[in-house]
Amino acid sequence: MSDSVLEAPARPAFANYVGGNWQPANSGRTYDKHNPARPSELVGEFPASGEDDVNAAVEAAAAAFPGWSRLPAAARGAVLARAADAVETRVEEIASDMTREMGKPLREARLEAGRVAAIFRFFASEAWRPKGEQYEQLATGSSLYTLRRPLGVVGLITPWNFPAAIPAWKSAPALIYGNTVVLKLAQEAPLTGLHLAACLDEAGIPAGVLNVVIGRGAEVGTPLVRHPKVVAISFTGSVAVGRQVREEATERGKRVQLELGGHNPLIVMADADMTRAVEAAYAGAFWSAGQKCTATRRIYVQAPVYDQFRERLLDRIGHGKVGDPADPETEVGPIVNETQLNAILDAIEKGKHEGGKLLSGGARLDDDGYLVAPTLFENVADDAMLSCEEVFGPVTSLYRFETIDEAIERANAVQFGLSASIFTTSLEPTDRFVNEMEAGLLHVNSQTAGADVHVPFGGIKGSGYGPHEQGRAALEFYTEVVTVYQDV
Ligand code: UN1
Repeated sequence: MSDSVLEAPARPAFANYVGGNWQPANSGRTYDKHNPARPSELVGEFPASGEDDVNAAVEAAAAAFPGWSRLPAAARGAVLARAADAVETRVEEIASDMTREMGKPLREARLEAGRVAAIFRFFASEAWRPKGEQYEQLATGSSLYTLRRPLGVVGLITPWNFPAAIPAWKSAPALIYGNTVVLKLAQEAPLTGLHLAACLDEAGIPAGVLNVVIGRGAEVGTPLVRHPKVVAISFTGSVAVGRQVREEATERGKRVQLELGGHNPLIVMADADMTRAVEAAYAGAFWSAGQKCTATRRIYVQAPVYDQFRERLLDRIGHGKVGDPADPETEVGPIVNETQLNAILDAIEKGKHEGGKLLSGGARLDDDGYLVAPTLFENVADDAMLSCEEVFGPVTSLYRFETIDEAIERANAVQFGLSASIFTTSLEPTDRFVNEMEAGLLHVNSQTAGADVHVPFGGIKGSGYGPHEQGRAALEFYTEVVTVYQDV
């Protein structure tokens, strides 16, 4: 232990977690994290880590790998189960820190913090499930089986918009299957992930099995992707960075999994339950201020109910609570930072310039906090920027359609394929939708966002690359298959 090692905290230290120690960046550099709802309020000073810190974390993870991977899976699962208990005792604390550091409304932050415990429990229970398949050798009938083995040190690069769920759903499967981890937390939301590390530390995770490094993509992410001892990279974030990660990783022969953007459509058929469809459109487009890759970006409404739907959605927007994310009634909180805020406001201007008609919102709401009013467009051309490119904020557009063929064709006409919803009470359009919609996550009569822990999560087309996350699908990415011919 070096002089700079801090005491193990009851609350997480604002520090990296490397080799079981809470420590500052090797350079001593820090950066200030402010509250997006009140930018003058400092959340804390966090380490501005660099390559040295990544190297130390990877070495710690490599040293811990033999011991951790040889433990019975049930022993690894017991650590996750104890960590789930720890998370549950501090859901409120995790949620309020999440709200403070990245602006997610408290009501959603609470759900996300609770979701972490479910994720840890689900992956703890993977200890009970098969790790391979048993066959017979053709010539002799002797044993022939597949065995899934851990990969080694894996690098996990996580975004700020789900600062609890995504670090949990990457690290829990990595750990249960016997890998050791270097987790990069997002610069915009480090504190939430540190809570998770503190819970795993309290649960007795051996030193070096999980390492957490905070900092910028270029200073932490890049050296992590390039490190020769890191054998696999799981990344969630933007398309541009994801492409770079994939190139760097595959060039070096590494496994890579990407979860990228979305441009998720919601189709409302004339026979839909209008109340539920409007509610799903509002929640999908505007909760978390639209800062979800699963948010609803396009709403296709069948012609006979278009005017009625528009009116009801505008009414719902009028009643939605926008403002302080720490107020448990708030549905739409701030944008994470000023850069993102300006990008959203620029996109709204461009949307208007390209002929979109603004029905609601379209402007900043507060001189201080980074609030954007829920923004609804119509008359947006199918090839306009708002119809094709992901604007990571509370911005969505209405489109009128006549037939299910037309709706599916237009809904599919984007590079992304993450999530899609249909609202209908008929089987025929449902059947068409589930068979023809180009998206990895399909919702019939529910909103485009959301992810259950025990089933695969991930996109197709430009929304993802590599095996899906969560559920048993995670086994695919975090293990390698060997085939064993075993004669006695
Ligand atoms: C959800 O919709 O609850 O970054 C999860 C994202 C996605 C996760 C969405 N990877 O928005």
